[in-house]
Amino acid sequence: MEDKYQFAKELVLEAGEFLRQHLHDELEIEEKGHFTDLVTQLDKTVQDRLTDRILARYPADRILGEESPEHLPMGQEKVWVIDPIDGTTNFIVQQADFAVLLAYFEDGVGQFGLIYDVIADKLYHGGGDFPVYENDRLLPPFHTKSLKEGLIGLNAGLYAQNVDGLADLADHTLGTRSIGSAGIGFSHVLTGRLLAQACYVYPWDYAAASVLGEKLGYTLMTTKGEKPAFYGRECVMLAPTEKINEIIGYLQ
Ligand code: 2AM
Ligand code: CA
Repeated sequence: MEDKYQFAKELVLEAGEFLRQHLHDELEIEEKGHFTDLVTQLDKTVQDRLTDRILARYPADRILGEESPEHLPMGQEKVWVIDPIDGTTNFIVQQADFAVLLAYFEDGVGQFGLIYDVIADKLYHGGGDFPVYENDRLLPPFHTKSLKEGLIGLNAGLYAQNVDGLADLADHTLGTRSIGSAGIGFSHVLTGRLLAQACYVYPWDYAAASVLGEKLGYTLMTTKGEKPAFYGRECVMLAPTEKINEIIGYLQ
């Protein structure tokens, strides 16, 4: 596993370097069904590069990527979960606050996860048998605090519509923050900047965070309080495991 983990770190750092080099390229922007759901040629290029590199080295492994031609369930076999650019809208509009996400699962069990905040040059890595780091800094496990001492990562739409009671929950915290990249939001939970992060996303958006978070005393669950399906789009939350019962009490 050590080999795969080191290889994964190399791949993600390379992908980030590639994106920094192409930050000001002319973009071919396509809508994926809705004008707010965008993809560029660079999402596809990075996805293809990561896929080719992984399969060249581990030909028996499988890929579940946001830009893959098909999205298979990931409960079996050896699966690499890729989001080549998490926060594509930020990438297009802000050239900041986007991430490369990679996670590796065997028979549905997370072995390690990586979140690379490309412009901040912060790589969150670890999970499974590996301790969790932000670059070279070992991250401590969740240090207890109350809901009213913390902030919750939540976008305006989820708050405005009080999806699954998330606004009711947020009203018992110090307030909401929204960064526009699920992976970066989750990384702020890992460092303690946010108490929790909720978003309506796909497995490639939360797979890495679920593996990293578990190692530090957090749980990735649906906002109904269930285990996520790792299939299709769901409203999920990364929150301290010891706070889950209290959080669910405020949710619907
Ligand atoms: P993405 O950039 O990889 O699509 C804010 O938009 C966050 O929600 C981002 O992490 C984004 O990831 C994710 N997201 C997932 N599905 C989305 C969708 N259909 N439209 C917009 N954002 C989506
Ligand atoms: Ca993406």
